[in-house]
Amino acid sequence: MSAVAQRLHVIDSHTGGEPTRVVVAGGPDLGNGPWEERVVRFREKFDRYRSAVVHEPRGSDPVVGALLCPPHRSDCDFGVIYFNNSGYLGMCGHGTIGLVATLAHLGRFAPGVCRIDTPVGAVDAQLSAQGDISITNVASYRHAKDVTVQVPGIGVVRGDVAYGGNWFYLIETHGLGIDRANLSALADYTNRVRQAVNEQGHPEVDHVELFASSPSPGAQSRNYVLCPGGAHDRSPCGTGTSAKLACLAADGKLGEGEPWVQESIIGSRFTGRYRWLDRAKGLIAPTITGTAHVNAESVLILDPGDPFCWGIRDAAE
Ligand code: PYC
Repeated sequence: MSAVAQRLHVIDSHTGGEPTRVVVAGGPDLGNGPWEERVVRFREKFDRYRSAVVHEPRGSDPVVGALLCPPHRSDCDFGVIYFNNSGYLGMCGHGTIGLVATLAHLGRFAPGVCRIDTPVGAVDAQLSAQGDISITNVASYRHAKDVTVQVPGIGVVRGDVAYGGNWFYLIETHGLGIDRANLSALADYTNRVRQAVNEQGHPEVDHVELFASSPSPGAQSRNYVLCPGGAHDRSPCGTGTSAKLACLAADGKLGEGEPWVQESIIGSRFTGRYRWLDRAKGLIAPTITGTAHVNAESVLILDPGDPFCWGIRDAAE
């Protein structure tokens, strides 16, 4: 190992099976300025840290990285920038649940409430004595209902475009079984749909979410979520569940405060609820409750003598 190797202290957790890797020390210093500046600085000057943390050989496609930072807003306790194998995320629901478990593991947060600053807004978090974690996400809303797209190799697909901290295209009717035995068909379908939705004037949509009824008692729905870098979310997706709640609220299918149990493709669950922020505008404050487990505490060694020190980037990057 070279004498000038850098060391990043990371804590790994999973939230309903979806991994989060929080960089708690040794990461790039992005300063205390506004988030737009920090994200640009991360992308332009330190993107190789993103790659080193989430790409192989240290990471894998589903890993969401999180750089713990000082908050920008004065009413927040912590700040975070989420990133993955394809770039930077505005928010991440499973990641915020994982971050809270990580902070508790480090002794930096005890059961109670805190506020976390993200590039798209402040998120309130609550850790119960039993370990349940609830996050009240940024304002979420449905942008467009029943958007039809002609998808090459599939035909006409109908879905809603909604925002839950990230942008989603949500499809109820697709004819596919949401089952792990069907992963390649689900990936092929959602990748084609995303490309068509982007080409049709919704370039901001980077997640595609399919729904079906759940085979398990107690869950209203099961989903499959395609993430920006092509991996699927193992958890029910916090920002995706927020977008779903916005659509249910707009359609009058779920009342304020009522629970919505969203199951993931591997059977893990989030319970979502919402509060109206502005009914006329369809703006809601979604609260997502789940659990996360810390499963590694490690030091990543960035040795310039290692030919894959900065990760194996996707060919498309
Ligand atoms: O939970 O919001 C989420 C999320 C986004 C991408 C992966 N997980």
